[in-house]
Amino acid sequence: MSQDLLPCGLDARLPVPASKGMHVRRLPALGFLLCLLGAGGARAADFYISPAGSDANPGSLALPWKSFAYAVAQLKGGDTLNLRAGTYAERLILSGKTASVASPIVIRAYQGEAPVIDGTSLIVPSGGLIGLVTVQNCSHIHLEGLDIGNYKTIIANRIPVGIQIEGSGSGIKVSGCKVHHIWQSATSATSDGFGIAVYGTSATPIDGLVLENNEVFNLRTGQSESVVLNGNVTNFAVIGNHVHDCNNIGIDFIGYEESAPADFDRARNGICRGNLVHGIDSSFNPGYGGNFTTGGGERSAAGIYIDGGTNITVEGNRVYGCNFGIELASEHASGATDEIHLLNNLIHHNMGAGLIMGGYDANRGKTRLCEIRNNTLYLNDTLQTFGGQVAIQFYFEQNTFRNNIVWANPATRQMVVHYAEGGTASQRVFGQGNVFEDNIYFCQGAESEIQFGLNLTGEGPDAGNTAYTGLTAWRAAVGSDSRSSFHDPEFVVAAPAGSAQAGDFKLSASSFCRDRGEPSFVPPAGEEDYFGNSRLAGARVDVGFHELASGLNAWRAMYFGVADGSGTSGDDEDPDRDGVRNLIEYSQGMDPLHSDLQLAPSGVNEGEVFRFRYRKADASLSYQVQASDGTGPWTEVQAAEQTDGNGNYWRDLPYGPGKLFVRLSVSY
Ligand SMILES: [Ca+2]
Ligand SMILES: [Ca+2]
Ligand SMILES: [Ca+2]
Repeated sequence: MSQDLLPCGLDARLPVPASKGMHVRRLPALGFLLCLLGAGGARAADFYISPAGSDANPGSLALPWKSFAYAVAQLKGGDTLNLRAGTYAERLILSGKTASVASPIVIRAYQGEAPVIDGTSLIVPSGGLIGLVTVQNCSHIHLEGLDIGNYKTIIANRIPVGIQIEGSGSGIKVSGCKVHHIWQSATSATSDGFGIAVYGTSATPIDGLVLENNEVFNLRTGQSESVVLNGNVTNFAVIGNHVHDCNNIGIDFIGYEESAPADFDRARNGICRGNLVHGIDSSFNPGYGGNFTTGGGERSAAGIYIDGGTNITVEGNRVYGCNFGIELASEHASGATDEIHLLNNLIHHNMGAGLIMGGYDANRGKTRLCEIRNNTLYLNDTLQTFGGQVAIQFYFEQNTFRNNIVWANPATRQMVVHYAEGGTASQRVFGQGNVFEDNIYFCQGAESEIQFGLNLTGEGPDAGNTAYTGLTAWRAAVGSDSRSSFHDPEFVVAAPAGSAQAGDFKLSASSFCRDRGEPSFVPPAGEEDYFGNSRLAGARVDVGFHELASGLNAWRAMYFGVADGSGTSGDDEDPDRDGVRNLIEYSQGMDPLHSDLQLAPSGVNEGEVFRFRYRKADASLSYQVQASDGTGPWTEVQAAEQTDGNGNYWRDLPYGPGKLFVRLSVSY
């Protein structure tokens, strides 16, 4: 790519300012739009509710309603119910409420206030799942900024839920809510509770669900999950949530539990992106033999779990301090977890394996056709369970494991461990069609000491489970991973600690992982690395969750939020309309979003000579000063380049008889 600056010289032409005609041309269109809204819009109103209000009031800001039961009955599509500050000791129940995409029903915390829906004084009724907030067979309901908590029981067969979304419906959105202290405190091994439970129970799906930027924490959920999508739930987005300090699974996508008719009984076609999950530990769960406060139970809960889900992209999540990081499996023998794209995640300091896949015994379903790519796994298996960084169990087939950083616990040096106990010989055997490639393995010590596990026969000592030491032995056994290597990934922080920020796991500029991913890899459109920048920069994709940007890419990312030159970040674009295209802006250290022509190359009269001044903000670019008489071609000027050593450069051109135009040409 090359680019030339506007000609600059004695007749330098300055760019034309932005058009002033835009507003004039837009006015008629705006008027037309307002007409449409006036003619076709439904009645939409803001209503208010307060613990100090009255249901005899009109629901205005000055005279708010009091009870959810009354307020909900008044709401229609387009209405917003604002919760004023205070404590609401009432279940919020919406059933059969249908609004539209254009006019949803919004129930939200009034701006600047922190209302609390509090279950402290409520008794959890019997009869299945009971939500402190329940949205049943509704469409286009938005819950925003609600604090929902303290809903507790000690009765074993009661099922408290923070937010329960059930039945069918489309366009349900829960954002910015807090769900906490939902406690199933029976000591029975078969009790249940949930933070957010989404159950698609009919042949009509829960479609287009969004759970975004919620915080879910301090839960006792028995055999159930902190956040779950179960059954006929499709086209969902679970994004940017913070789930922590709960005594069972963090976020779960479930199929085959007979929650919906069999043909529709799988959470599917969704994304789980940018969530932060930590402190998920079933050792504090009586269902796993533990005590609520002293622990001691079995540690088997994953931060994020796909249990029978399909076609789900799990990307850019950070999971640490859980029993397992991320699990891909199907607990039901007839089912599978498949078509999962596990990308660009950071999985570190979990107690057992960072990634656990396949059935936990011979009576489970399959894990197949999953893509596990560009993740960073670091010092998982902190409790030295000998599950390695990646634990593989039964029925794992046709999966790919590529471009991942795997840094083992030095106490075990275990990387990928396939281990199968029980079942028949043919059930224990490592599945067909799995490919490992372009990974970077590391731990303190020598490459010859790192460990892998693989069961290729199902028979023999330890029922065929065999350890392989060193990469050469592993490659020969697994039949792939030939381009993978053992090398320090060279993070920005050499050995990130458990409490470190994600940035500590970024690659340093000289990292061995740079441009060492799959050689021909091209990311799907729109895929970003963990930090939201281009997944492919430089000659090749990097290994792990971070892609090192080149100077230009990093500059684009800073100003445009994308590193790949798309949209207005393109080299020839001029979004600030100062006449200087982006590549020149970059080459001169200019701001591409603000007119800053004082920093552009310029010409000044120095008496004897005409001095052309410019900068070199990125020395790796090619800079050429060219001249033309206005009729002939542009040719490189012969005058020597001079510099003050501070990034300022110039050429002194002698005056001649005719006109001379001078310009800067930049390329890479
Ligand atoms: Ca790269
Ligand atoms: Ca510009
Ligand atoms: Ca500019």
